[in-house]
Amino acid sequence: MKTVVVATHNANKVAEIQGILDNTGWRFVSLDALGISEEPVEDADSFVGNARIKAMAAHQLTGLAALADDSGLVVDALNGRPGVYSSRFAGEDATDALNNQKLLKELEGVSEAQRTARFACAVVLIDEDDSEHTAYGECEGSIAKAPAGSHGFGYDPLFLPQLYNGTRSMAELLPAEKNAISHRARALTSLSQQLETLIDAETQKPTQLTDSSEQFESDEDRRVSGKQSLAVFDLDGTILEGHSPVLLVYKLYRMGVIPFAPAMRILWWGIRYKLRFSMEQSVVRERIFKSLVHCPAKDANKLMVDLYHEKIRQRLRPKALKCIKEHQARGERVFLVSASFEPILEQLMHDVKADGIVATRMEVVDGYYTGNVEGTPPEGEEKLIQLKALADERYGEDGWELNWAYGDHFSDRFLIAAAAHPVAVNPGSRLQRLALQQGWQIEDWSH
Ligand code: ITT
Repeated sequence: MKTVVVATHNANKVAEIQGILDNTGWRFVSLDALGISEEPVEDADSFVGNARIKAMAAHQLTGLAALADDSGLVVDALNGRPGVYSSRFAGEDATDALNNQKLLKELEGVSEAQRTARFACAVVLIDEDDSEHTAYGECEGSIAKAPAGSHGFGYDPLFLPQLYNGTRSMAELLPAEKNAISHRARALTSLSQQLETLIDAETQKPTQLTDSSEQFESDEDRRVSGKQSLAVFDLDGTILEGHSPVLLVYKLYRMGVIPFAPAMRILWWGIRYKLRFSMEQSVVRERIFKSLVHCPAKDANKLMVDLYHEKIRQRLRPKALKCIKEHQARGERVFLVSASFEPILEQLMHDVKADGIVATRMEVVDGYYTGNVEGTPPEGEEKLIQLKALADERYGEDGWELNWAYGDHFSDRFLIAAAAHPVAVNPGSRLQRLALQQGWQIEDWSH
């Protein structure tokens, strides 16, 4: 049985993790159980970053696969504070009571409607072979005006989870009730799903959640046509409620990497792009390149992976994810085609178990981004050209057919038009006009 060290001294956390990740068949042990007391400095600016530091340190010390979590409270009226400083909000030696007092003091005079907050948790597993798996979970709620309840720890007495309509504090919930909705449980459940796929792949079991009758039907179809059936999805505005490069600019601005004025220009561009006044994405790409050019590519990639887990994942449209699953259940191949950056698309591919991606790859020389795109960015007609090249390589020139294409932006029209079943998702007025003219399916995937 594989042993995984959990980078914590808290035995309750280990038990909770064992419970949720039992499906892995792995045994989880704490640092204390291995007689380890060293603790690394958690100085990253994100939950994922700190969880990674803890997991990496435990992996390096023990040589075992290591799992770590990092969590905290994010309060909107305090611009996201205390965030990664949650345990030390009231100072280095702060107690839970002092942290809660400080929180109440900082929120004095803030109305109920403005007291929205969430618990957030990132988990990182570094496997024996150094591969990394990351997951993120949140629990939405608000901050009460006075503490209540005696269960839990930390900010629980002041946190009113939305799922209980703000009527009970987290500290008034029984442990099992908290575990059913907590940020940590959500992050671990998401990790558990990723690991299931991994373990299935290791043991050569088929991983797709297929309805056998539908699978048969499409295998039957494939025998007739002899070709792989492709369903292709654009990301920004189609699967994602929002625009991932703009979210990245915002993150870089919050980190102090991009100054205020250019960040505002990009946000303005984002609005125009959403309204379909702007068609090309080079503005935002160039700004991102400019700010990442002095950063090792490894770190820049991690930043995008963190962005995916912290901001993008929660904005994936449920209807899009359902649609992807339905195509997969029919045995079709799912491809994600986007002008956004490769590390972001890779995470999404992993999450939705897609078969391939077309994305913007940044050129790397000597471990650093050069500021150029490798090849041509997949925008407009280029999306279709690059998808064709990838599918030809995978399945042979006559081995596939583009049956479904989903896009939201007028610039996606080449890709959409090339499919046997073209679908315009939440289209702007130009794409909608075209879709109506051409008789394309129109879908509303907003909530
Ligand atoms: P480790 O030894 O496992 O690192 P930690 O105390 O640093 O434990 P976390 O990173 O999980 O714990 O959380 C940091 C702080 O965020 C924690 O001290 C609490 O103040 C707050 N917090 C996190 N999860 C919480 C929860 O479920 N309920 C209440 N407060 C929580």
